[in-house]
Amino acid sequence: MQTAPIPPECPTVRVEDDRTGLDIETLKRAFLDNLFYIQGKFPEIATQNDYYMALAYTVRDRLFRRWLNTAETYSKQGARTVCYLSAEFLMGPHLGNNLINLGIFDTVKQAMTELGLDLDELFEKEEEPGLGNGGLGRLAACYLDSLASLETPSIGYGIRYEFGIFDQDIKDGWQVEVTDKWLRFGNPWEVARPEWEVEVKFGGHTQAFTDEHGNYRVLWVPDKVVRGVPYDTPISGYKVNSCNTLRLWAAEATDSFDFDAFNAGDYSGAVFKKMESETISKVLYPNDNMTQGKILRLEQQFFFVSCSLQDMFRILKRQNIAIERFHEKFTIQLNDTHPTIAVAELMRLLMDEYGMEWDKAWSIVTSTFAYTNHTLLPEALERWPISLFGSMLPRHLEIIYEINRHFLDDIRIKFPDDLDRLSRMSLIDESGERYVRMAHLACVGSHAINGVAALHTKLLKQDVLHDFAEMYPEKFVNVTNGVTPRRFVALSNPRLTRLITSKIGGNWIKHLDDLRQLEKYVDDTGFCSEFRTIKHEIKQDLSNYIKGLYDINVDPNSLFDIQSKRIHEYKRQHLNALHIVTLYNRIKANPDIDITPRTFLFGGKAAPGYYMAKLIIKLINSIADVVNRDPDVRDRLKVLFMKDYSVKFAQRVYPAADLSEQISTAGKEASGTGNMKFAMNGALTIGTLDGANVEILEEVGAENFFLFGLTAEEVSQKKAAGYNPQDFYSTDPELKLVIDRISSGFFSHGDTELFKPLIDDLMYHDQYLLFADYRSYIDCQDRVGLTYRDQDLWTRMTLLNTARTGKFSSDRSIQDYIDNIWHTKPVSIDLKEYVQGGS
Ligand code: C3B
Repeated sequence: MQTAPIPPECPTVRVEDDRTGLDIETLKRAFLDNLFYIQGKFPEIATQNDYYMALAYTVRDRLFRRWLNTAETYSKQGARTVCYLSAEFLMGPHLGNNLINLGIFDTVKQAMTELGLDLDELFEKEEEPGLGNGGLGRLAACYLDSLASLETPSIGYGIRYEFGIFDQDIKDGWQVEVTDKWLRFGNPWEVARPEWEVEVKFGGHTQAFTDEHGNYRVLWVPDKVVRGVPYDTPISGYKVNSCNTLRLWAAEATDSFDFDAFNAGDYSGAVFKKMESETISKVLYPNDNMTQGKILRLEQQFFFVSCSLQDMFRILKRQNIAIERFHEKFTIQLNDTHPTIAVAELMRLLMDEYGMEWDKAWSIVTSTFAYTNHTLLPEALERWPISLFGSMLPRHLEIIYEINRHFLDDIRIKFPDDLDRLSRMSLIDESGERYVRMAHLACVGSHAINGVAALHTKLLKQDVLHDFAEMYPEKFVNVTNGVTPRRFVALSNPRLTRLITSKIGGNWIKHLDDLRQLEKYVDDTGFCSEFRTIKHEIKQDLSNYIKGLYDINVDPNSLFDIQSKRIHEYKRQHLNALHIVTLYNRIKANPDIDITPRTFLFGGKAAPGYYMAKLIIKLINSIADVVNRDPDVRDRLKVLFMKDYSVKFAQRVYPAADLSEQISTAGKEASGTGNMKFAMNGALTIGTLDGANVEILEEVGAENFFLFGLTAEEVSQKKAAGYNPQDFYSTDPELKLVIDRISSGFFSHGDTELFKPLIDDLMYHDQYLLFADYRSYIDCQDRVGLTYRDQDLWTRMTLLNTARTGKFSSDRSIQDYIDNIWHTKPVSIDLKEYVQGGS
């Protein structure tokens, strides 16, 4: 769309003071102004939500100034830009994070207090955009924070799901899903940009033709066209002026559809078509590490990818940059295979829309994309049946066949006479029903391929992408994940933040390695006692919160043993449950036994269609019912499944943990990021040598980490040798007692059927080797219990954990991406007085 020229006689509008000022009086005035003019309320009739909205707009005004300056600077400089394509962005609440990044947290808190309001209560009013399932979506959000903080020009591209991840309720111990209506009260953080909408085609057929220069061209005649409308959210950086953009696409019906149907008098038909188009961005698929192969999911993927690429072409045009320089202007990161159709779509746009020839287009494509793999689990690897793919994206299928033809030729040259290799590596799986293999397309179409932790990258090269690592060794790099210390320490743990800053200054929030300076205080009893007191106070706060929500008393002096993450068999929440039952059995056998009091807290959602995961939730709740009520336990054990785990809730949980459960079967968890958040906040980890646990152990030292279990190598060897879980059941009496007690119906009111599927699975398959790791886990937990009794030692260990987690800042991860993959340069933003109009 053409921008309107500003007439020279236009009066100058200065945007200042009430919309930019950061002092307390201005903030108060601005807040009341927004309450009046945006919410249409005066204090006597305003609700807490009105106050929240007024504050959000007050903060947004301040962001806008930075946002506009940033956009203008990037545009003028034609700055090289990172485009992070992700089907999920699990942003969490915006308000607190923006206050931290703008450096006005304390001032705003004070301003609210002076107006008789409580900032913490206002935070509670924010509906978080739950546009992600777990680790992958939250990682994308941490990366946006770091990109802005490192002053790197970037755009996060994704989908504006109308319904994000479902809300979780627990009824009779079972998970119940409730739709997430996060937009119900409006979203003050986004701005619709209908002027930048694009059209996305689906279905139909292709027609070859010869253009006026005699070149072979293809026309795609779709049978459906949908509009994508961008909604932009400003992404502030920490104490810099940079403010980047998260651009999420919403699907809407095209006007032409409505017109055609209206003219034909088919009103309800038109409305139906409209609804059908809009379903594309209706709901987030609630699976983590699992692909369902649904048509709508592929539509979602293509929809946001096509919108985003078209948007990049619009930006190129506006900045007067030639199409041939696409890859110089943009570097595109594919967050898992979900946006991988972008490889074919960029080829199509370059060739069919801009008339470029194949080789040139392919060289641009392969200079543009880089692919991050997030999982080795076979059930998470995306493949689309050719028939489905071809009917939705006929042109893209042709392009993929052509990419494959070139690719297979390259393999033949590098590895002559190796038919097996050709069929293993082909973009098309032809072993039965034919499929497009999205990970293969991503590998071929990208110049860099990365895993998300050292072990994961190693296993990728050894296993899942072994052939690709042989073909393109130079493409493989590791980028260990990281998390933002702004949200997960500065915002979530203000007490710890104050203590640290009082000793080493505040630079660590930007340079997390500075936390190492805390090491010199490990023998300072005063400091250690403050460190310990803070943990205790936070545990008390969580206990109060739990009391309010569940009417359960948990003792802040007990060891807070927490496992919060998606519920998945490979993450082994049920191994944790076996430990609880072990301790319970010990108490039942000897009620006076001396054990360290513990509070077991669980949080996490199960995919609605994942029966075993839901049964694990039921098992935990059933154990909790018995253990928490048994008088023999005398409150030494408490078990609680905390419902509806979210980013907002996670922020309360990480700082309150003593023990972080990172107990996945070795070789299954690509990285984990919760493990980093717990460790930064001074929890000790009990964990296997899996994902980033390996690197956490390396950083904090083996003496400050509770390690147990088989290694990834031992797991494969055990499986190859024919693993039989019953060998463990029959030789470990404690394990046998635990399993027998669950099977007997002890935790299910005598019902021996309820947990049978879970128990049978463990007894006869045990794919995730719970039985093989049981003894090592229990012994390790016994060491945890004993260590906790020595509070001086424990505090020393936790302090060293916090001090040594600098590596796990997402700033380090993003710097790795910049140095090894993106090669972008920071652009610093001057905050000029914004003047609109005049000359
Ligand atoms: C997750 C992995 O399971 C985690 O180990 C990893 O830390 C994060 O990604 C971020 O890299 N993951 C996910 O949440 N969803 C998937 N579909 C695949 C991986």
